[in-house]
Amino acid sequence: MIRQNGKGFIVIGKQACLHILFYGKKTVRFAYSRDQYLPASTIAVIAEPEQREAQIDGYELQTGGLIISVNPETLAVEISDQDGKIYSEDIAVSFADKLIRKKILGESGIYGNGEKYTWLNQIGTKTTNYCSDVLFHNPIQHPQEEEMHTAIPFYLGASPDLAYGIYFDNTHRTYFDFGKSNPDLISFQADGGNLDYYFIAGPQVADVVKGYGHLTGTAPLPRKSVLGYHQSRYSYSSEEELLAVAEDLRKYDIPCSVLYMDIHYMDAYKVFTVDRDRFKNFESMLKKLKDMGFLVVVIVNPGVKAEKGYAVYEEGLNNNYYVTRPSGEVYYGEVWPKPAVFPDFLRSEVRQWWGEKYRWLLDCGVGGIWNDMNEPTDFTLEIGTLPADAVHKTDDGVKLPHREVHNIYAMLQTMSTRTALEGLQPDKRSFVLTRAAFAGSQRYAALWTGDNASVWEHLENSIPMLLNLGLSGYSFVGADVGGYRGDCSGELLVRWTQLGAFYPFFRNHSEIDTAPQEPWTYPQKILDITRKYIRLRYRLLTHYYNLMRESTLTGQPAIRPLFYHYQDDPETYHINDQFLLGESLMVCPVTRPGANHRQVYFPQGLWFDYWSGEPIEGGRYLSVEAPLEKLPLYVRAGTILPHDDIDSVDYISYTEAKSLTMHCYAGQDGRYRLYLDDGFSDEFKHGRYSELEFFLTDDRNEPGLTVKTLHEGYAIPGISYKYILPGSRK
Ligand code: MIG
Repeated sequence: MIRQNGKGFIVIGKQACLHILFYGKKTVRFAYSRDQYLPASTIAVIAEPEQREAQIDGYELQTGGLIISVNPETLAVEISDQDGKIYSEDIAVSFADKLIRKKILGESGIYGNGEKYTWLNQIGTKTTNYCSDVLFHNPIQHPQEEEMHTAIPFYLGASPDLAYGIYFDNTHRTYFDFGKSNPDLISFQADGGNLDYYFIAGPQVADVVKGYGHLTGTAPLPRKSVLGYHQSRYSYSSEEELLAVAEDLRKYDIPCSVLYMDIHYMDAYKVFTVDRDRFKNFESMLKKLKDMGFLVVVIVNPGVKAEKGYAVYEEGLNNNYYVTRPSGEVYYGEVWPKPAVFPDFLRSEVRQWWGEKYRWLLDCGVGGIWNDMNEPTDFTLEIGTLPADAVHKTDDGVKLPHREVHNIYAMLQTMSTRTALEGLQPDKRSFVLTRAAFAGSQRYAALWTGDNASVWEHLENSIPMLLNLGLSGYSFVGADVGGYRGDCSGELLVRWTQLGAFYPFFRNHSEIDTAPQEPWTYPQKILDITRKYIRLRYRLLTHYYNLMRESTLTGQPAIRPLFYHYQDDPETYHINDQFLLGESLMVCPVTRPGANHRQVYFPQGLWFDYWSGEPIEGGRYLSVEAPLEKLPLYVRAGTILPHDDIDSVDYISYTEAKSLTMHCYAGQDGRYRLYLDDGFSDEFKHGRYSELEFFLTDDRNEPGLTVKTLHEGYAIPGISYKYILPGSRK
């Protein structure tokens, strides 16, 4: 019998109990336990279970349009809707092995899993999640089997008539197999912990993504400026060098909002110190950069140099803040500063201590924090991280082995960072960047995909990698533009900047001892084209900001695979090299050297060439021209796309474009909700924002527009309109 139990339901089996709880109408948690107590959720889950009315008939439960039936012997579950459509069917459940096997139901695609070096559609592959510092993931390896920097045990299954998501709430190393070992089966399993997962029913892909956002949270609204261009390098290692970069950006008229200080700014790689030989006037340099409009982000890694007399190290030691060996002695590993210890971020006391350290950096004028190496990386062992039996402690003093904490270590660190920054500058929005992440990390930090290389394969693969991250709740993501490792050719830089201009997180970064990768270090033609696309990003900044606000509100990613909006169209399920920005702008990067045209798939409907305004009937592949200076871009008919008029502004930081032009592409049902605020403070929470709604009222020949003010609490800029009709050229 399924019985009511607290807010949810329970089935008591012979070997285990199954708890069924609802977190929204179509999000159902299935938690197995040995006794009748509900296992605790991990830190990923922030939603609360909801009491739901259900009809129970023996081992079948009906509510919210879903029918759940449980096998009393095995506790296997089947989920269907009232029309008999099966969403999920267990083949085997092993409580002891923390394993579930489900039948493949004819999904056209399986996606998600956070950051993976794989193609978009992961059917026929398997993967493991254990946060890892991967260097130069090699295109020739079996990439889909690699552990990457993130561990996000979530996948999304989709086909034209259904979509669902499964989030496996387990912090241990997890294994997913999507029909690789057996083409009829999907399985997931963990090395330890609970057998506890959430099923999110669609039927639309967006419903699943929103459901996952409700469960694990969304990113806070970013500053508008951090959606601009970021310039970085490992490292701008002196005051003169960093200031010269800032000046060059202005001199070459490249808009840029954020600059980075990588590990060389520290004294002997000691966190929360500055090398005063290289940065004599650290504070006044930061002031100068701030006055020029830049936000300066500094790197802060978890490894603390073990050095007698170094205050941070000693404080932590005296307070027992570090991860230990099973014997209770502090664990010493090695990172940049050589011998290093690792703060045990599992404890709130440690997170607070660490967070307090940022006060000094902010007082110096630092604008944001970059948490790198937080898998965490440890050079001493072959495994590249802390030993699995290293010891963490909870707030209650319970010891947990590293193998259980490993995947959330970075999340706990970024939690410490963000909480601290928000406390220290409550009137401003904080910027935190991370490399490693767990489910829910989107609440604390933007993410970049670590050490890629200046090779075409990594440009190409960044597209499915970032799209899969987006489907996994992570909207604010990007890959190093131009590639980190190795020298980037001019052609590669152009193609990567064209693509990067559409990454949510848009940063050019490169490794020490590689050729300079700033756009102005290339020949004039390369510089001119990269500038054009960086400027395009700023022209679309208000639009991007609106999409990121949508991510904040609903969990939907800014960049989306084609099937996200064309779920009916099986052709879209495998498209790796095109994507949508929001619903309506289709980006088709060139991913191969020497190419001057490419194949583009146009989904059903009318499209417009962004550059020429030429109409294109969809439902087919077309070969389109793409000389070096052109990124193929298309807009769906019935789209309203705001453009910042930036011609008189060379950077976006505290100032922004004074006026907007709404580009209106003729077509049915065009609609746009424009959100405006100061872009950096929390005033919007007190009503200091404006929201307008635009409707295209045209048929294809006679455009017209209506505008409704939904809220007026912030200055509305001048708005002009530009119509693009099938018969006209732009
Ligand atoms: O092992 O801080 O991914 O972006 O420049 C190298 C130096 C350590 C790895 C990061 C990279 C950063 C680099 N870091």
